[in-house]
Amino acid sequence: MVSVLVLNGPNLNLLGTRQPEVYGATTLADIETMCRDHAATLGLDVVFVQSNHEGALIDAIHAAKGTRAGVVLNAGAYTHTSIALMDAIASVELPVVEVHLSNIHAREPFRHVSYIAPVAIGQICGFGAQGYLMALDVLAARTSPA
Ligand code: CA2
Repeated sequence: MVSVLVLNGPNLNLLGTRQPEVYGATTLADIETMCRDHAATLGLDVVFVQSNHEGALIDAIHAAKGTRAGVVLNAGAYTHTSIALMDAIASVELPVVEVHLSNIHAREPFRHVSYIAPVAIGQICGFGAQGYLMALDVLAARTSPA
């Protein structure tokens, strides 16, 4: 079965506990269940990872090379700061779909900048947890046999 990595960055483990007006009431565990259920309908296997540590996220991206067909990445605030994550994505040559729960372009100016966007195949933001499912749709279409 085709396997994809769903990778979540800092503070996303706190989803559903605070700021529901920005991020919704859905927990990360809820999102994992939604991803697994949706992936099953697409014939995808999901490996779901969250870390608050930049290096651990980079290690997960490196480990995806040769083992996963693509990556759904919500890098959290590292999106706006991490050249190291950008370099890691560029190095593995895997399709990466950038996802954000909130519409980062409608928020503070520092969130309008993404170091992930130039190395991702696309960005989905502002649709809450549904964005993860949309990203899985994209990867399923990309990884289907011709
Ligand atoms: O909208 C998104 O998905 C973000 O990646 C979420 C990040 C933020 O820094 C990005 O600009 C946009 C923050 C995730 C923190 O989530 C929390 C949820 C509840 C309580 C505290 C933090």
